[in-house]
Amino acid sequence: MFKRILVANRGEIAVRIIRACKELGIESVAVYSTADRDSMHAKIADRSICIGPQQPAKSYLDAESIISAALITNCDCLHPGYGFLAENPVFERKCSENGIVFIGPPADVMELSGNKSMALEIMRKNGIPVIPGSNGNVENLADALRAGKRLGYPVIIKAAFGGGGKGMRICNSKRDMESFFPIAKSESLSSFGLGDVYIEKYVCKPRHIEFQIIADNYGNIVCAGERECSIQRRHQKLIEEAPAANLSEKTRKTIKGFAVKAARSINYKNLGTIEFLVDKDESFYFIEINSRIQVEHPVTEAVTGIDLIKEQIKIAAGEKNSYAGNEIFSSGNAIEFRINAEDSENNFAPSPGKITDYSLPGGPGIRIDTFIHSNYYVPPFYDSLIAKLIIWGNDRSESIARSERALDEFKVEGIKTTIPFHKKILANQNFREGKIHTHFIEEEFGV
Ligand code: MV4
Repeated sequence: MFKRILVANRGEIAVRIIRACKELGIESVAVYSTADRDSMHAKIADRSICIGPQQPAKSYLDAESIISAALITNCDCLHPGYGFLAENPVFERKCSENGIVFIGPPADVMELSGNKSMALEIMRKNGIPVIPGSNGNVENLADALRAGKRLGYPVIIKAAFGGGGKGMRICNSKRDMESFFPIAKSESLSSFGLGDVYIEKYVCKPRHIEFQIIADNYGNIVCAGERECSIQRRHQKLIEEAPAANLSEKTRKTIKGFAVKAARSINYKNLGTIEFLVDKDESFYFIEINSRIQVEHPVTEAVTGIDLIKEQIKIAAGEKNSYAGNEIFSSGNAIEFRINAEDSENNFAPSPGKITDYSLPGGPGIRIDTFIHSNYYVPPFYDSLIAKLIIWGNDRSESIARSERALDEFKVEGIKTTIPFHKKILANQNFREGKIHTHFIEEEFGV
């Protein structure tokens, strides 16, 4: 097992990782920017080191500073959390070259996961269901128009290295393709440095369901079930849930099998997520792989009892998958609410500033992953996530009732948060019936 870890992140996930390390008896080293000098992760770690100024590019994204911090403090491993350098193959190689074990998949696996059109091709060739599409990148408008004609409109243009909806365009006609193809390509180039785009048949209002993979270095791959992630606004997830409501046991089991097969087809190592779109009739399609621990991992932990962060660390240290050959049982229902420092009454504008007072919910079935404290100043430089409220109930209706109770108890003073918006979602009849899809927020709330 490792002796000392460098936690290359901030906020709630840095705190979450440090907690796991304390339980495993691993010493932790936190890194922080000058804006995070008084942040909880820097305080609870055994040691902490300033790695630069407030700008992410000069601190949490600065690979050289972070590796220097790890070397100076004699860390034998590094956990990247999510965001920042978590899915950067170049960074993984730098860690390896310096004798630091990167807790995540190897660089070549991250490279494949990061190139969505390449990952899709591998899946298609391995018999994983994918959406009919261009089968590779589309180089020019003439080819794009041919793909559009063959597939039939509507189609969707996607950036091979995309994320967050950037470089993505829905085309309802040949005319749309003529205007959007150049835009998608140049947006992809400017956002990701590479203009590679591909085309798929557009699936109308699908559900977005992802499957958690646990894979050790010896080919033992298991799936710890799924998370329903359709409740999103402009590609920012707001609520996630496990298991997915209104998904038949048969489909769940089938997709699980494909998720394991997908992971095996690229020699996946460590923890990862296989994302699928699921249609109204439960047709399902692989869309992408995320080669990191995800923000919403606690809902899987809540229903399975697995500590996913500890499992990541143990696997990176060369231990065998704790669940190899075992069926993973899921019990009850879990819902996660992302509490963001945003004004949901004002177009979700960022709401940084001082938290003058707060009070957290408690009682049965409640978990809160956060780093806030009284008089904490939410800096404007980073992601707006300030807390995750994770609810567990024996079934979905108990979870929903418990969620309403917990959100009523949750008070944050001094800044605006997404708590009032979560209460509105919980009051929505379609949400309560599990009638949700990726356009639910837009359709029900017009935001
Ligand atoms: C799609 C799709 C419909 N059809 N692909 C969004 C994020 C990225 N990971 C994949 N996404 C989608 N891919 C096909 N073939 C719908 C989405 C999608 C979406 C699209 C437009 C606007 C909002 C959306 C929200 C969730 C998913």
